Amino acid sequence: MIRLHHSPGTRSVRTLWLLEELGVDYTLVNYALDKSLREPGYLSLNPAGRVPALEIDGVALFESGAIAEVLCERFSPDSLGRPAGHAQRAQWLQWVHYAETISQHCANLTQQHLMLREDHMRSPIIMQLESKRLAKTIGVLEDVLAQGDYMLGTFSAADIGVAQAVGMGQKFVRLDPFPHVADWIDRLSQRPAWGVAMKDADLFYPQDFYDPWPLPDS
Ligand SMILES: N[C@@H](CCC(=O)N[C@@H](CS)C(=O)NCC(=O)O)C(=O)O
Repeated sequence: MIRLHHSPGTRSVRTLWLLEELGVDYTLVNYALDKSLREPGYLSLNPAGRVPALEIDGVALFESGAIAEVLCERFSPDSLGRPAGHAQRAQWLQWVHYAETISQHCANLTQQHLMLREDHMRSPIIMQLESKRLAKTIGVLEDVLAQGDYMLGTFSAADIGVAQAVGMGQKFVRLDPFPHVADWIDRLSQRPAWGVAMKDADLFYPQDFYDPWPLPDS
């Protein structure tokens, strides 16, 4: 039995997308990104009160990169995954987890633009800094994707994790300076599994784009 605890538009999209690509049976439980994640029942699945949580074989896992490793090892070691001993194993692990290097900036920007309710709580300096740092993490991908259509040449779970993070990042950083990244996102967005995973993602981000606020003296 596989059950994914998911909130649209969040990091659990990468687990949902991967499950769809794997073609395995699973049950989806949807949550709003609110206090429901602090209920004792949910905390027994993910003690940090975050999404995703994945129940599999009687165990609840709650870190998206580890979940990707476990699912690929079990269901697609040589295609969406790269098994131990494979020439691309180290890079595959690196990119699967690099999604979090990108996502930490998306999370900080989401907090600044959407979660803090009063304007006096927001910081233009943090917004500017985090947008620049996010752009830097996306820029790293441009050189890799200039070499081929996918992060490792062929489509894998590395594309899923990183592209989900870039998808969130696009709310705060424009992709014009990164044409290979933009083409890759276009290519991935044509996959049926992307459509399933991204369902309702925009409910969380009602605006197409969130500009950083200008610094007070600029
Ligand atoms: N490193 C964790 C991060 C999980 C995480 O922070 N998820 C966010 C959504 S993108 C969340 O659940 N936030 C709810 C909260 O902070 O209350 C992973 O990749 O699974």
